Amino acid sequence: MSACSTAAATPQSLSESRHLWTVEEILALYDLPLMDLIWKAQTVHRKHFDANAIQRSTLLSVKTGGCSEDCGYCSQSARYQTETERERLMPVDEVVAAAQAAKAKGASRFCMGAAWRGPKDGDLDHVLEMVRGVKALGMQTCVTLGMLKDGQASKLKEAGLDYYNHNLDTDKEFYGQVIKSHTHDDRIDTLGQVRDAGINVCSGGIIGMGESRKNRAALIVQLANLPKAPESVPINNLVPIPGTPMADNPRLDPFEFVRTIAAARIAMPTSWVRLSAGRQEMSDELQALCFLAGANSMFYGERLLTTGNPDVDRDDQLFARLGLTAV
Ligand code: SAM
Ligand code: DTB
Ligand code: SF4
Repeated sequence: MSACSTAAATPQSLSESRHLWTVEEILALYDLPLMDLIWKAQTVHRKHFDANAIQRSTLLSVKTGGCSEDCGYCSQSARYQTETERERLMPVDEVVAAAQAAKAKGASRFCMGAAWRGPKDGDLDHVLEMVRGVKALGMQTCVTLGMLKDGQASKLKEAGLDYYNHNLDTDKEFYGQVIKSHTHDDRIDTLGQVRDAGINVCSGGIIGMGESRKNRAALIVQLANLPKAPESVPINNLVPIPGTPMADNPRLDPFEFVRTIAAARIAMPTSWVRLSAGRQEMSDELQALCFLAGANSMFYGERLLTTGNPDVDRDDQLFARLGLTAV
């Protein structure tokens, strides 16, 4: 069933009535035969994007481990005994050198991640320097620093930040089973601060954490129905980390992952949908199916934050074999 946005009387929402998705609608997409779902997603994709162009971001963990939060999937939480060692915030020159190397290999955006609940003001000043340095290379900039306090987003904007990554991660109803140290509403609050500061929003989630299909559909609804849909939507497949509560989670059916990409593409037609964590364990054929289902962005480079990603030679070969171009 379709419904138009009549609530939230901002000038923008009054001028642009738009479809608000329901969980039932997204579940109906999931229930389609896979070929029908992919066809639908590919049709939507081609209306808004070049279907052969993939955006590539390189990630760097600028502050690793020792995080106060208890996110049940994360290698960097101080609450779990994992192989990830706690490290200090990296020096700015090392970060800029890593960005330069990523640019030389063909990444258009550099994303810097920190294992924080949120940045302290002194640490933020240091990150602002990183953003200025990376921006000066002519790359798009992205950071993911946790929850923001009043005024921090505007400082990031002034420094030249293009994107802030802050995932809703999972359905509001399931969130408390994965994370207890902060709430889904806290995440929404930070997304509002990012949006209000004029920074592009990057927000998505993780699947394979033991959530139901209904939870997956609800996550997509919660992302798509934000006051404005995120410009970038990372879909992560859980990377099970030894030592975390999710170490032994069963692997989700890969076709369920493809369905999630397709549903995200249909619900957020103009967003970049990123095939994110979990690519190392995927065959080339499965990745091609994800692109066919509407993914048009990915992480490029041997490492994500603490885990591996396919090496660039394998990705370059995949691009050549599929006739994909990098944007
Ligand atoms: N601390 C900040 C935060 O929580 O927003 C930024 C870093 S945090 C590691 C960024 C995102 O990485 C998480 O929101 C989650 O979606 C993803 N992530 C972390 N561990 C993961 C895992 N084991 N598998 C898949 N995605 C993961
Ligand atoms: C996102 O959604 N996925 C990236 C990025 N945003 C920061 C992080 C994936 C992390 C995977 C596990 C790790 O390497 O620690
Ligand atoms: Fe900390 Fe982010 Fe990991 Fe949660 S996901 S434990 S906030 S680094």
